[in-house]
Amino acid sequence: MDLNAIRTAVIEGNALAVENGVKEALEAKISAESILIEALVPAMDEVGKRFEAGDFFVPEMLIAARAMKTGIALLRPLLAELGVEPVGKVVIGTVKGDLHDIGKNLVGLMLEGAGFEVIDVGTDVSIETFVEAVQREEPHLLGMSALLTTTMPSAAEVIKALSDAGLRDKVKVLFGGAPVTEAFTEQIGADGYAPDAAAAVTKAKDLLGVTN
Ligand code: B1M
Repeated sequence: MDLNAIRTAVIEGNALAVENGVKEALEAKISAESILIEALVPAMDEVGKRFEAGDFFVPEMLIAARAMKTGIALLRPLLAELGVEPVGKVVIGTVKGDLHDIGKNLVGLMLEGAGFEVIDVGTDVSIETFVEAVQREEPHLLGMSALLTTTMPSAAEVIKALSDAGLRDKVKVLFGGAPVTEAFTEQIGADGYAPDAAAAVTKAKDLLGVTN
């Protein structure tokens, strides 16, 4: 199995082929870093492009992201041993009162696929928990997701609480979810908005000045 075949397997969402492909590539002494950077990341990049072009829809993107995650799971311990630096650290969660996590998980997976270290703090995340996670993890980016119009304002409270805790200038804040708009994001003082998972990766890279 070559790297091209792994790329194709991710794009096609074939988790078993990704798993076998990554195992074979490792047995063939291809480095974990090469598999990540030359196969998994470009594959998710392609998935993101296809989604943005309207050629892929949410189900295809979810299946591809899951296939990619299978590959990441095999590589993660090896990458940790090698000390490969992630492109940035992200804390992500769904805001207080909100249990929707499909979109948030997809954003997290896509960010992981793009080389970010992702700490997922779950759903129905209280303001205090977000602030504590930022304090503890010192991420470059805080990602919040909201799917209900009633829970959207909670993101504003998190941003205020970050300011009160003296943490606001230490972390970029990205906010998204079906009812969230760019205008709302600006109004509450977040740094960025993304309408979908592919755009979230692009925005995260922009906010952190990641060039590739
Ligand atoms: Co809920 N629900 N739901 N629901 N649900 C919606 C959101 C709703 C629009 C349905 C409707 O009425 N038409 C409506 C919200 C209305 C509103 O406020 N505007 C709604 C409601 C009302 C409710 C309940 C209140 C229903 C009830 O109990 N009466 C209840 C609330 C529970 C709670 O959270 N406290 C509820 C419950 C549920 C389920 C548990 C049954 C289930 C969630 C399961 C789960 O997530 N584990 C559920 C589901 C599945 C939906 C719909 C059908 C699908 C949501 C979804 O997963 N979409 C949804 C209707 C719909 O959207 N068609 C609906 C797929 C996902 C990939 O897209 O989440 O938008 P999405 O994420 C996208 C982007 O938004 C963006 O990227 C993602 C990928 O492209 N994005 C980000 C998301 N987060 C981001 C973060 C970023 C950047 C981009 O930066 C960090």
